Amino acid sequence: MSLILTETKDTIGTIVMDHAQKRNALSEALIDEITVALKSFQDKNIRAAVLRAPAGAKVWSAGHDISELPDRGRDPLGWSDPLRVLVRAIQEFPAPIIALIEGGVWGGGCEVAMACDILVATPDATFAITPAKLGVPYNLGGILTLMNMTPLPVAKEMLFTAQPIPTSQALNLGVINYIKSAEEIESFVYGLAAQITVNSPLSISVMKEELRLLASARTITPELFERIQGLRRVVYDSHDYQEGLNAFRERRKPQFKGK
Ligand code: LCV
Repeated sequence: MSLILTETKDTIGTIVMDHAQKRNALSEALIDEITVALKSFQDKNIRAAVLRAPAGAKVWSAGHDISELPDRGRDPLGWSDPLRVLVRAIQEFPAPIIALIEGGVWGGGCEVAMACDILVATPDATFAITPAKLGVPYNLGGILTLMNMTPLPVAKEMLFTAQPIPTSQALNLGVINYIKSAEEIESFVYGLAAQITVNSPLSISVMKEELRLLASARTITPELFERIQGLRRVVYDSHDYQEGLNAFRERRKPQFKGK
């Protein structure tokens, strides 16, 4: 059973995350299908892509598939983790990707949306960054995505409270480009895509890559990297990280002990 629907029309490609029963949780299987679709869009010289859930979805994505997170003792968000693979695939895709957002966006789903180039959301959409709710030590690349998208106090509020923020606040902060009603969002998004596809794809792809490279250009020394990885390891080795996973699996609130 396919977990996504795809469509290409002229030079615009669409990917619909369509795994409603797991609220589009970003499982390895779902992510594999999205990355395969992006590769086929590249082969077809797609000039703009749209990433969405089915129209009227209450949840755009529930974020990382928690059932696929490793038990304590292993980095849950290492380089080859499917969520990391998907974020990079979106950021490195040579054409703009527009996130058409309806419903709740959770955890790694927020980072996937923020990795897109243009974000358009309906008024009911919400955005929640949830590592703290699970006891997960988010990874450097993910923190950088957030830092590039929001002012530091907002990144801290979202990370420390793990609470959803409404679309209106996301718009005020510049995290999203537009708020459009459920009735008009589709025609608006494909109108944006059409405006992109008549411009030079070469010029656009090089400017997208320039922005990606410049946005991620940070001087980080080996000592700084190793210190951060050491701090993160204490967390993913901890009781609290395992407790976050167990609480989700047992559908109860976690009892974090700070160790
Ligand atoms: C696996 C799921 C999930 C799910 N994984 O429906 O950012 S980090 O660091 O935290 C990163 C590691 C990350 O992204 O972690 C995931 C963060 N996501 C969340 O915390 C959201 C967890 N999900 C929810 O809060 C609810 O499911 C929402 C509010 C999204 C939807 O609520 P709703 O009542 O509509 P259910 O909770 O009943 O979920 C329907 C089915 O989807 C599964 C869930 O286990 C349930 O499966 P069963 O029917 O088999 O019980 N599901 C939901 N989210 N992230 N599975």
